[in-house]
Amino acid sequence: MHLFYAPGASSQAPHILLREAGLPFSLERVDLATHRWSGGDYRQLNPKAYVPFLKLSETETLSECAVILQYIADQVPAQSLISAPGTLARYHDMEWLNFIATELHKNFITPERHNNVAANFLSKTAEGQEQTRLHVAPRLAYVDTHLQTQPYLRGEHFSSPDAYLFTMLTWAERLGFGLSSWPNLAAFFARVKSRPAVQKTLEVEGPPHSLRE
Ligand SMILES: N[C@@H](CCC(=O)N[C@@H](CS)C(=O)NCC(=O)O)C(=O)O
Repeated sequence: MHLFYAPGASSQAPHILLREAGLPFSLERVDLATHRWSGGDYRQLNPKAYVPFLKLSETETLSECAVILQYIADQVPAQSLISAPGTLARYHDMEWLNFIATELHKNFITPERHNNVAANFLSKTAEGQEQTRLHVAPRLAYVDTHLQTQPYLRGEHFSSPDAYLFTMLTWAERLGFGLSSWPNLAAFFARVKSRPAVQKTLEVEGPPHSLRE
């Protein structure tokens, strides 16, 4: 398996999950500003041009973060990183993954253009960052309340939606509003960050991409 990623982007969530799962994989870094990777033009491989992107074989690939997370978790069923297909619990896992994809991930993305190109990036302007905060704050408050009585989104154990939520919370830090308004989210963030797989992911990825462009 080859994971196409950019440091600190949403691809961090499947990166974390691959390490939690203990699966063999290689990382292929994509420069989102130039669409280059070590193999050439990334758009030749993935016409969507964004990350994450998982290459499974010469002929099979997967895109879309919430789907890639399910695929990874399903490779190691004994680890309960996601519930079994067909169970009601699985639909609740998908409910969280979809919520994070559409209510958090998408609302973190700015309509601003970077270098005159519309792409899925975080805002770089104070006004845009405030707009993002206004959009995500009520959603983060909802998750904060959910985490009042349990350490992880699906209960007592870490699972795939937690990897996705963690990455979204790093973006709140990067946009400057942080998590101080949401104590349960702040505790969740510290809890997940202390996991060895997450520590390793952060160490390998290094500083987030958009802060360096
Ligand atoms: N719908 C995609 C969105 C992925 C996405 O927003 N990726 C961002 C990084 S977090 C990206 O690659 N942006 C570069 C671009 O849009 O060109 C998913 O859920 O995986």
